Amino acid sequence: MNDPLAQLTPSLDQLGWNDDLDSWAKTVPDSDGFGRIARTSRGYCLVFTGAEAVLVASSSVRTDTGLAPATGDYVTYGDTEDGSGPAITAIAERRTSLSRRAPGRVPGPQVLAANVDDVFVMHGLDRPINLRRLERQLVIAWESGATPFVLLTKADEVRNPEEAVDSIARISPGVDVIAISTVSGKNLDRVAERFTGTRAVALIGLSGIGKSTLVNELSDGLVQRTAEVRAVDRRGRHTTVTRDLVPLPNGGVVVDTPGIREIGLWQAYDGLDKSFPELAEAVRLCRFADCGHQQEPGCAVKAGLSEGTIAERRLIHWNELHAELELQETQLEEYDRRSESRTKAELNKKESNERRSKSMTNSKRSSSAKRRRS
Ligand SMILES: Nc1nc2c(ncn2[C@@H]2O[C@H](COP(=O)(O)OP(=O)(O)O)[C@@H](O)[C@H]2O)c(=O)[nH]1
Ligand SMILES: [Mg+2]
Ligand SMILES: [Zn+2]
Repeated sequence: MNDPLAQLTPSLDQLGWNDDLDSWAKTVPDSDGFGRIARTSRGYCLVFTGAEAVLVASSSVRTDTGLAPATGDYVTYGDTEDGSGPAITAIAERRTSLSRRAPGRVPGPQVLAANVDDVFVMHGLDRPINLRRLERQLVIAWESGATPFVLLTKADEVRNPEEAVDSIARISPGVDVIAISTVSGKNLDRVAERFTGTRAVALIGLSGIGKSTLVNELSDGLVQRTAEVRAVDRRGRHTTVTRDLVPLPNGGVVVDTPGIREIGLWQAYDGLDKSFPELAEAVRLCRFADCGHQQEPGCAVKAGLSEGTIAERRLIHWNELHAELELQETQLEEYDRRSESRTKAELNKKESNERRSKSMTNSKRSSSAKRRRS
């Protein structure tokens, strides 16, 4: 296998496997092994086991919860009865999960990384920072239960990176904002500091901002995530297409992700409050619980706007993100209702089919009985 990730054999300790997981794995019937998912790909997962990594089928149907396995999940696996090889048998409850709304019509979550401690939201200083994208990413980062950070990459490309740090810090309350460069080495020690023992960090951000280069740097080139030119097709630099959990030589693991343009929120009211604390606080202080923040008396949002503690741009975005979450609830209810009636219709159909085939068998039986008699 020409897959550098599959060649690695991080210890179970480094992967964060512990006594609790051990006891949990023992309760899963029909399991031959356990470990942590290093990569999810179409139909299969690569699992780090403490020894050699194994490839297992990632059928979500077979697991007890019906959840789709995600990179960073702790799992058990076992051989399938049909002899098609091992498949995931159970997924341990997630400590944290970085999720977005799955692309497509059907409302549901997609887990980008499970059981990570920190989420690094990354933006390149070589281009203007899209504040709306950053705020959206911070909502899902806060919602995950992990600690969000903002990394401003390519600090070598601007004259005054600290200016950018200050302006981004103003819209990321409670979040450390760090300017880094893999060219000059700026602040790489501060980043490397986060990787000790069993800590897991997920990197998110658009493609081309230096996520994989940072992984190369942190792993001392152990896992070459970016190649200069691919020999086979000369298509140039490698771009990340899967979400990979990479163990680092000095401890800790990092989840490198492909760039995602669209990040729909998935049930993220908590994350929204944490990303916009000045608004969450003001809403609590409004005189009326159902304040629409328009012309109501005692509206703390309006007051904040005129006092300058709330920025109008932030309010507009907060309202939009709220609306997105509310629409999602409506869609989810509608979808549940429809799939419920679909399930009922299917059951009815199945029952009537069974009745029909039973009566057909009966009539077959009686006609063959007739034949025998004649
Ligand atoms: N100037 C500069 N370029 C960088 C830095 N980090 C990465 N790059 C370049 O940015 C491009 C995209 O990097 P890559 O790590 O593949 O981005 P990813 O898509 O986010 O994984 C590559 O050409 C890198 O050499 C940096 O700190 N400074
Ligand atoms: Mg990459
Ligand atoms: Zn109000």
